[in-house]
Amino acid sequence: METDELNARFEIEGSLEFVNGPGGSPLVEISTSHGSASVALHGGHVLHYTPYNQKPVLWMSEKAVFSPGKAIRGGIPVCWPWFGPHPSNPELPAHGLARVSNWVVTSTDQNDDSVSIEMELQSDESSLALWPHLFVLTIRITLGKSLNVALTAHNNGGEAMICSAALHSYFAISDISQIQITGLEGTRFRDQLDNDQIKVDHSAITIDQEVDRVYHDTDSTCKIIDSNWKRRITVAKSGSNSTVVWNPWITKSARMADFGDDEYLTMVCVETTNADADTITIRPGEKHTLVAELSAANID
Ligand code: TA6
Repeated sequence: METDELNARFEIEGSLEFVNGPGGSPLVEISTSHGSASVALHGGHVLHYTPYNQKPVLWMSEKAVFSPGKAIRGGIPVCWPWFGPHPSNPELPAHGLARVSNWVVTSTDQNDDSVSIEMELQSDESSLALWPHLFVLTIRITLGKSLNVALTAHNNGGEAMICSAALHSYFAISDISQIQITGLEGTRFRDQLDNDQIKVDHSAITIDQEVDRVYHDTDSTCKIIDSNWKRRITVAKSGSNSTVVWNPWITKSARMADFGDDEYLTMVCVETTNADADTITIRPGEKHTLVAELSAANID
């Protein structure tokens, strides 16, 4: 649907409008007294979130590619119905089909000082070829005092769906050496860089090398404390029992064409996830919602 038609149906004067984004695909720009955000219909993908009087909270690679079938490098990729490699077929795209599909806007609304947009992705012939289930996936993005992202999977088929998923959020930081991540102290994690060994770290996370950790059985709120920018990003969640922390560091950054060689210095992923043993089973006719709630505050 073209932006003119989208605006005719869903624009909220002064708060929400559709524009032609990079690569020509439509994106929605939202602004309230609390800040601004933008979302691409491609992938149902939150691109940017900047609270009023704050630096951007989400990171976007300067080399991000905006084209059909390609995941956007930054913001909040929607990883569904599998997180990481496909459980049985390595030929299939990593992190599922949702983030490389075109979503459809279903509603927009405003109440008090928050503005929401809802989009959906329905199973079709192409998705059935990759994943044999009838589903409707909806994402509801609400900009208010925080950014609330709610991903709901509806099982419209006759068999249980076993899904892993992530709201794979990329956060903007001053410098990787200036941050620590709290909330996961003492939590068991699978170290994807060390033969999937299960480990525990009893201190706040600091990063001085590649990190790729899947924390298990945790509903904790995480905080990214940036001592240089003197700010704290809060990553709260519900419907999620795993959290992933990732920084590609030097070698992996150089290997990714859509990731600048030095960009690992100014980003970190804290991902709201259900993976490994926390994979979710959705019975026929039922649904499951995964929520990430992001906010930022200045600290002394
Ligand atoms: O969430 C961490 C991770 O699974 C890493 O292993 C790395 O592959 C990252 O996701 C990015 O994956 P992508 O397919 O977007 O390049």
